[in-house]
Amino acid sequence: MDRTIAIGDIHGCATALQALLDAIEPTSTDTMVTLGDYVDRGMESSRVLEMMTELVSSTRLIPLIGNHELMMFKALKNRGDDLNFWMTHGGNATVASYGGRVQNIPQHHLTFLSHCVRFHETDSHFFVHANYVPDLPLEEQPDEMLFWEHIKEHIPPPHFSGKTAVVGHTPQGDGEMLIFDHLHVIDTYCYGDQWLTALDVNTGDFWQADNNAELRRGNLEAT
Ligand SMILES: [Mn+2]
Repeated sequence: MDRTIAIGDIHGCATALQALLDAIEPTSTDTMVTLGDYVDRGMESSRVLEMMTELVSSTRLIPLIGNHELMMFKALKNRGDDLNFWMTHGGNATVASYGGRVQNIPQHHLTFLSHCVRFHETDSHFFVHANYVPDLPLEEQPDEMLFWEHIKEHIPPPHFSGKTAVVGHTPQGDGEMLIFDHLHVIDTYCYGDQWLTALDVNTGDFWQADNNAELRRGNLEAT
């Protein structure tokens, strides 16, 4: 059966991403939903974007936009204060991965980023980078919620659609997914020496890899 697999915030962790892909072996009929924040903080953003551009042709890739892609776009467009802001929020690591010069970022990486989308939904799940307003359709979600608002003390109630939300953005410092029936938070803090998570949303099977390419796997029902 074709799988729908969500991958949390990669943040330049190319070794962990490669270990996950080696374990999952996505085919051309699997749908891979990456939740955004491909760049920044981790050391290999350039390599991550190269891997993403390769995934476009090998699987059904649905890449979402994260707030770090938004910061990067703004920085490259406006330079000045926007560039300084990005550099102090992890952009320095991204630029370093391109040899220290933003001019070295190849066009096909920028083209990939420009094709990323705000959200994705299936019959049973929806996917956004950060958060959601429970009573608004996905098309009407404000940027502040989709890209920026962390999930901390306030756990949002179920979305009115009845679909399960799958989100990243709020790093889980202990490396474990935050799981509710109506909401799965799968940013498991890979750049902070925890795990990068991939979750098959229909079966509950998950894979986690770290920056040493160590792999562990499980199932949500069994944990
Ligand atoms: Mn984020």
